[in-house]
Amino acid sequence: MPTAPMPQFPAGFRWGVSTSAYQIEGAADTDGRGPSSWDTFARTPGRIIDGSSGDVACDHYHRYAEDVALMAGLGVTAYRFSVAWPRVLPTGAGTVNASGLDFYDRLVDELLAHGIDPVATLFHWDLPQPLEDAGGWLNRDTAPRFAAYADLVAARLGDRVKLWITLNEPFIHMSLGHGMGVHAPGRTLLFDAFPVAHHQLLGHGLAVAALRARGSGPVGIANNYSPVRTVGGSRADAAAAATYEALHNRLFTDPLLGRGYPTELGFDTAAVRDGDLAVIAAPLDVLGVNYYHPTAVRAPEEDSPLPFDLVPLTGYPRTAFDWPVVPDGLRELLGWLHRSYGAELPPVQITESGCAYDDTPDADGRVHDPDRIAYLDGHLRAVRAAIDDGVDVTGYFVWSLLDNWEWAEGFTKRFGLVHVDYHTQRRTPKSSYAWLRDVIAAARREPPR
Ligand code: IFM
Repeated sequence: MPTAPMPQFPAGFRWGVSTSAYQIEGAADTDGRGPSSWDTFARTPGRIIDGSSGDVACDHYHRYAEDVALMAGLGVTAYRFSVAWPRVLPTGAGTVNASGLDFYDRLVDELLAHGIDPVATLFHWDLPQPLEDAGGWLNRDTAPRFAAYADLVAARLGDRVKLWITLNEPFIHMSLGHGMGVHAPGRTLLFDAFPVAHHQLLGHGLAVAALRARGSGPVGIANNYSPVRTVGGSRADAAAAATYEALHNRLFTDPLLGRGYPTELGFDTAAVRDGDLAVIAAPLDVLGVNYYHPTAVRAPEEDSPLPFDLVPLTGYPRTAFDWPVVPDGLRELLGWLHRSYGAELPPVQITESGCAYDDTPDADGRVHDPDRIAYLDGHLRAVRAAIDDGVDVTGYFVWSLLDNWEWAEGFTKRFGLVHVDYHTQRRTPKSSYAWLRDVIAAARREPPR
C-alpha cells in the first residue's frame, strides 16, 4: 500500500472513470438496437479468446442506476461513457431509434442528479453493421454520416453533456481493426489501412463542426499514446523507432493540431482531398490522452512486412495483459506532447489509465487488488509531476469503473475498480475503489492550488 500522501491537484481537476458501450451495456438486441461491427466480429468463431461476446456484458443498460450509484460512492466528478451508434441509428443513418436516445437521456440525467459530469464519447469502435457492409471507415461516406449522428445525439443531450469526445483511439481502431485484424472488423491491410485513419479524422472534424454549430461543447478526442523506447543502438533501430513514433503518436495528433500528416510513413494519401486537413484541424478544447505503457521498438527482420519490430519492454512489473507498468512513461509522454506541440496543445485530460489483474473475491467475498492501487498511485503522481513540469492536465479518468468485456480478450481481463461476477452481475467494489475514493475525497477537500 502506498503510504506517502498524494500530492494536491489543481482546483477543478476532473476525477473520473471511463467505460464504453459495447464493453458494458449488453442488451445487444434490446429496444431496437441494430447490429454493430463488433457484434459480427464477436459472433465469428475463433475471434474472441473465450468465445464470448458483449451481448450481455455487464448488463449496464438495465443496471445503469446501480452503476451511477457506485460512481457517486467513489466521489468522481465525471463519467466518460460512449454512445452506441447502432443503438441510436440502427442502420447507421436515417431512422432514429427513440428508445436508444432515451437510454442515454436517462443515463445523463442520473449522472447529473448525482453531481457527476457526463462526458460522452461518440464512437468507441462499434460501427453500425450496415455502414461496415458499405466499407466502414474505408468509405469516405462514413465521415459525414458520423457527423450527422453526432448532430442527432447533440440535439438530444447537448444541453447536459459537459465534454464531447468524438472518437476513441482512432489509432487502435485503424491498426488492430484494419491493419492487423485482431479487432473488428478484422481487416489485415497493414499500411494500406491509412484511409481508415483519414476518414476517422475527417469524421471527427465534421462532427466538431456539427457540435459547434449546435452551440454544444466543449469538444475533444481521445488518442492512444505510447512513448517509444529504442532497443538496439544501430541507425536502423533508431529509424524504426522514429517510424513507430510517427505511426502511433503523431499520425493523428499532427493533423489534429494543424501540421498535416507525418510524411515519413510513406502512406498513399490519395484519400486526402483539398480542404480535408482544415476540417480535421478544427481547434480542440481538450486533448484526451489514453495511456497504458511505452513500446519497445527495434529494426525489423529482413522479411518483416512492417518497417519496425515491437519487442517486450523488460525490467518492469507486468499486468495480467503482460503490459509493463511504467508510471514515468505517462510523465514522459505528457512532456513530449508539451514540447512537441507547444502552444498548439490544448489542455489535456487523461481519458483512460488503468490496468488488468486477475482479481478474484476471497473467502469473505472481498476483492483485494493492491497492484491496481500501486498502479493508480504511480500514475497519479506522474500526472502531478507533469503538471509541475508545466503541462496543463485538467483531469484523470480511470479505465475502468467495472470489470468488463475486453474486446478480443473477452472476459479474461479485469480492468475494473469494481469486480463483476458475470454469472450473477453482482458488483463488488475492490480495495482500489476504497483507496481511490479516499484520494478523491482528500483532493476535493484540499484548498485549491
Ligand atoms: O478496454 C480498452 C478500451 O476500450 C480502449 N482503451 C484500452 C482499454 C484497455 O485495453
